[in-house]
Amino acid sequence: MTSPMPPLRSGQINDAGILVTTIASSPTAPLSPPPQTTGSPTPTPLAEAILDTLVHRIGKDAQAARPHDWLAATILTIRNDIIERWMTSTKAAHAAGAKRVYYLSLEFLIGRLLRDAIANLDRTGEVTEALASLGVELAALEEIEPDAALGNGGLGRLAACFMESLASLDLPAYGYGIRYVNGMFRQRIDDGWQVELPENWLSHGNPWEFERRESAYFIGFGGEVVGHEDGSIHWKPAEALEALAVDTPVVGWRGKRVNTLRLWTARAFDPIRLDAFNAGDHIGALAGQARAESLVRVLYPSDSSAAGQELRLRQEYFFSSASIQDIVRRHVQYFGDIRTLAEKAAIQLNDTHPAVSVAELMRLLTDHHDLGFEEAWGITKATFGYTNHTLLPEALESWPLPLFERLLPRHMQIVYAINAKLLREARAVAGMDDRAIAAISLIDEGGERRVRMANLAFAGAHSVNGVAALHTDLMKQTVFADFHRLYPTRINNKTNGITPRRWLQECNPGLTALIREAIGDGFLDDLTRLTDLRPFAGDAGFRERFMAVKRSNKVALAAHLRESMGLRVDPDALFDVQIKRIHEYKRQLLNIVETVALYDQIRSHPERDWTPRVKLFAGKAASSYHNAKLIIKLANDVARRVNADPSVGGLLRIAFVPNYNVSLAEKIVPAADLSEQISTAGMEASGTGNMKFALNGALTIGTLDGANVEIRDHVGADDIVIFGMTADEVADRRASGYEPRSVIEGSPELRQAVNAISSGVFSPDDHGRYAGLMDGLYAHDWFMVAADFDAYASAQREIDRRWADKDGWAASAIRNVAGVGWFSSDRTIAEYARDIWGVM
Ligand code: 26Q
Repeated sequence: MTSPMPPLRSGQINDAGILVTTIASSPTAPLSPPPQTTGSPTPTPLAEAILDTLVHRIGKDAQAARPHDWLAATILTIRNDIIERWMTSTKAAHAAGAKRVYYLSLEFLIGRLLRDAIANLDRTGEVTEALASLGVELAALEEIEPDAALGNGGLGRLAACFMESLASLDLPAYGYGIRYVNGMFRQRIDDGWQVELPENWLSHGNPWEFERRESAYFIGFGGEVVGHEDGSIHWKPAEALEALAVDTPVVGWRGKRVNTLRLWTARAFDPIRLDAFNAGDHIGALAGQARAESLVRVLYPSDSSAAGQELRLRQEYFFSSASIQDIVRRHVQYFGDIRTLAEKAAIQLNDTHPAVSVAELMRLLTDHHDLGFEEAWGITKATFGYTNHTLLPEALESWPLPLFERLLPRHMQIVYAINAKLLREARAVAGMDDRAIAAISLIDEGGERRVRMANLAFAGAHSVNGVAALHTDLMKQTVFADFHRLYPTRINNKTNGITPRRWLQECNPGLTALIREAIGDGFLDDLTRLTDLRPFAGDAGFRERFMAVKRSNKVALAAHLRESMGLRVDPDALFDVQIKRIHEYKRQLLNIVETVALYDQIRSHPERDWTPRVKLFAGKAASSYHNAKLIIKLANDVARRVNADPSVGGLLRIAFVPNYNVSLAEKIVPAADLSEQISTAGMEASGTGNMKFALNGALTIGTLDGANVEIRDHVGADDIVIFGMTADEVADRRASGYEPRSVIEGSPELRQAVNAISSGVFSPDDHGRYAGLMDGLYAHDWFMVAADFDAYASAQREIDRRWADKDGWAASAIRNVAGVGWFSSDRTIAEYARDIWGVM
């Protein structure tokens, strides 16, 4: 496999006759100290292969190589092993005539891949050793790999965990999405304010991806629909472009299987119009390509202000059409008969973002494969499943009907035909009144007419699932109540999960090693085996080692905070963490206001035995979300004042860590003592950060919302601190007229904190900065910060008491780890496979 070594100058050759010069010789920052020229380990075959790749694929020798060259060479070398398994997996699925799972998602929040891939191949030791023999440190290479951040938050990260679990469970599956050139923005904090910068994750190329030039599809927009005498229908789009497949291999645990993440990029049919170019119109000649590129340029933020934007609908259709065409083509190629599609393909819609796929499949089946409407509808429903991730009415996607019709005239006709059938079925059910019919309709007729994507997805799927038990119950009771009456077996629950490879083994090797020593290796293949750890909560020696692992993770995070933001924190303080998208319903504001109240208390009663705390916040706000950005500024303003105040004597330190992403989460989660999951009950569909923290031995302070409810059931009510109103209580309180002003006035601590913030104590440069935000609490307090404040504050004091009992805290943390194994995404995927996809 390896070709001869490049000629090397003497003096740079070690005892073994191999070049050991490191990237330290590169003009950019060194990754490790210069190696010894004697006594270096003998280069392993893998080391020789990496060096060979460096020379022959990257075109650099070891002296000239920069860190990114070493990274690329390492990835390309490891990739060879992956490619072989990839081809084996594909052939095996083909030979078995296996049913395939297709996960359609506008977001895949993957993070870095190198560590994950080599860990799943069980080659971490080998790669570490090989690189070391070349004078390169694996960990340093891992740190410079850019995050693939093609997602906003939980929904995108879930898609990434699911892809990994699908491969780990040896299920043939494809993920479909968009290869955004700029994914999630990079967040900088300037003077406390969020600034969004483009993140160019592809600037060094992407050694993980494979362009598939043969997999290209025609995507049309606009134009007209022509009906022919023979009854056939022809859509003549006015514009068209090409979708090109770019594949990334997804390695499952123990390298069992390698699946494909297929991301679409866009190309104009005629990238340059030579006639225009030659006529001197150099810009206009490239306009088609520029238009095509604009489709895959940006990831839309998760806020409602993006809804209704034409480019977003174009993205949704572009990606849906390419994916559905690809699925149909593969099916016909392998199985010959489109009518068996549902037996061989299960397509899961990750929220409504790909919901236009329902109409697209109908179009292909009827217009291109000549099936009748009824037969096509039967196949479509049997093929699709739809996962809902939110109940917030403003987050339910709908498109102005004129826009939808202009861009997708044929799909509009299909939507009308589906709607006619749907409403006929609904009218036949006893007790469906006009209100219920209007609620089920695919068209919202109240005001400007709009196409409702959730209704289209619901109607076009045989399964509709929520992502936590409470969320699924609320779906049945609220947004989908009428649909649920019409199709009472369609809604089902699939509580979210997280992959334990990334979120335990890779991010917390210390804890993983400790658990292995205690209970053996079984949990690596079945995370529920962590229950065997429960008795160790009573073992003093184990508790001590467990807390030593936690402490060393905290020391590592403290070092990172010091290096990255110049902040010093005490690793012996309680690390209290809230990291997630910034959104009012997630109530970062509740945490900040309570922090201000605590600060006030510490200053008034310095003699009390306060728990030293480090409060960590991180998260991005959608760029147009004014209040979310103001909350970031407030966290920074409070941090500045508190951290500079000698009178709190280091008892309270606050940090807003910039640019939250998957890689930062992998550093923070293992170091957390306390996990803040404090959304207004009924508003967080599930949450998955909550699971990551518990798996890494943090206690949760949380409301009975989303998956917190089930986490309590699994870890035990004694080992989680629950506070505040339930979802039912929130709904009742809203219905009976909530008056936050009287609540604030009735709580001295809260009033003091709100008034301090409002009057500019934390914003001396602009006293009025937070007056509006605080007025909102007095006036309406949509997210019931005030209503839950006292309960939250006393829950925090309960945390202080528990922290003071070191043994009790450690035991509780251990029981969290022991109890949370059920939240593996392997379990979630097994449930989807069995109940929805019929592949297990
Ligand atoms: C919609 C229209 C236009 C532009 C953007 C969007 C959009 C994009 C992303 C709307 C929503 C999202 C993301 C939602 C999300 O991340 N939801 C989270 O999903 C997790 C996985 O199920 C849950 O754990 C979280 O509770 C839920 O908030």
